[in-house]
Amino acid sequence: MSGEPMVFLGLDSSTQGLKALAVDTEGRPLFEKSVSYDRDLPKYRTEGGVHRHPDGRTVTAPPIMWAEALDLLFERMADDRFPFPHVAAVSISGQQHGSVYWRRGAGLQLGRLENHRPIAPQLAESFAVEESPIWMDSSTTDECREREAAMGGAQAVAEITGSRAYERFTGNQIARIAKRCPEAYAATERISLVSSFMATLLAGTYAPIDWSDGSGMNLLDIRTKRWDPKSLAVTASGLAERLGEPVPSHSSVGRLAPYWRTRYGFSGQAILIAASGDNPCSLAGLGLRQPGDVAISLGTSDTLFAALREPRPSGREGHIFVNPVDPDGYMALLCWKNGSLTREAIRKQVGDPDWRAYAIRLGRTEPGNGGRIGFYFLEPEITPPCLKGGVHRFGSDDRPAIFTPDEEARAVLEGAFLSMRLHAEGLGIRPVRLLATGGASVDPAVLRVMADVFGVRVEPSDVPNTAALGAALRAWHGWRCLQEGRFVAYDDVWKQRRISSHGRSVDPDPAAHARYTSLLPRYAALERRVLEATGAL
Ligand code: 5FX
Repeated sequence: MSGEPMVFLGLDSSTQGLKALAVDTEGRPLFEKSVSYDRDLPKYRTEGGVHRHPDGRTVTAPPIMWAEALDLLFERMADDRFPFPHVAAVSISGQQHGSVYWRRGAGLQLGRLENHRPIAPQLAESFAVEESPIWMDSSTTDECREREAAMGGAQAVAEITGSRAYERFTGNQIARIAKRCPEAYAATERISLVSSFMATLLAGTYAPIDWSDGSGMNLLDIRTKRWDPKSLAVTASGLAERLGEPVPSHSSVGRLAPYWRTRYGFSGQAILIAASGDNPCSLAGLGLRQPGDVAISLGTSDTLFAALREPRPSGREGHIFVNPVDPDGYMALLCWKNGSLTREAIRKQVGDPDWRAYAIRLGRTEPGNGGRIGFYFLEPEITPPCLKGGVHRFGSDDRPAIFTPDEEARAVLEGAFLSMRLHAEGLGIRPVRLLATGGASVDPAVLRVMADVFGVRVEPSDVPNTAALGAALRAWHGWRCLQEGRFVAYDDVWKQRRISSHGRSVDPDPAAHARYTSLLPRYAALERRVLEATGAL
């Protein structure tokens, strides 16, 4: 590969599909391609990439579909003459928390993939659990309560693992599978996260879980960076050997299996950098390095994250993960399940065919919505935890109210950002600089509300897929660390980029901000009321 232009490839295995984004040695995105599970692999009958079960809480996806998508993506890239031989390093971003249960013997099978046949049929017998629980699953409340009781309470769990017990966190999912399907658990030789699953496919051997995505399991001690023995013990027996040793996120975890080299022309020197979660990768993709740098990602789920020096885990809300580009640092994350899909449902409900029409509608109401406040839990919510879905609307007198379509359109947006401000402040996060990313972040009307609620300038990211970009930049970072035989500060990689990844920023309107600030205590009190009324408190 020497003398030829080098390319760093990031893959993003998200809830709805698989994307590739490659950057050059100046950090410029060169190439993007994607596969949608619903559209491109209809035989799996997913909706939004998932299977929702009739109980309303269980949400899964078939890992075999994720494997098939990888071949399909690379085939499409080959059709577009993607320069596979120039790839120096690959890394992966995966939807967080989801787990894959490899059946005994799968490790051997991975090592003898035949390159003349697609990967998916070769792995047909490799899963002990055919439907992987994913982050949208909220079926493990019992396991969460058991974990907290066994460990000395929510705060005690958070102190060790960075988060109190959460339904979607992998340890609780594993506990449920071990309890409800003991034969499947007994038949499992290895458990991967979605991120390390994709890395495993590429490596043709089990790839380790990285510290950052591993922090989303309620199993890793975020300070020692080892599996916490007590957390493992309350989950299931024989778990340590099924998880393997966790590694720093910048680690090189091997080379690409012959299968990928022969089929697509990857070089034998291309290295694989540990895969990580989508939110950690977005932190890398947005280059959050200073305390006070905060990003909000508006996607299927909305997330808010920030880089931190010292972890201050809360037994009430939010998560602390090991930082994916600084093994001594941390990141805070808050997640809302009612993100883009909820906003889209409300847009359709008020009769707007597109976001342009919705923005015009927003112009017909004032910031603060005349004191009206709404809670839109179309899905069971994570922040604040509310398992009972429903919509709760209040007038300026705090009484239940009916909203006009214009008021409804504003309430769903303002409610989202008021919730973000309230809960971020609960974790001690007050943005100095706010970056916006994710699908809805291109909409100026959305950015306006965000800037006004938080009272700081909002900079939208030009790159819509910061998770894939982050994976590509992490591939570059890990490659640099390996080349230099030492840990290289991520800042060195970030500053080498010759691009500015931020678009037109939006400054807050002081009057609107003051109005939101005065609404916040009422928002908090009403949220409490909703939680009490729905049995969540
Ligand atoms: C984070 O904790 C989440 O559960 C989500 O943001 C998923 O990572 C989405 F993929």
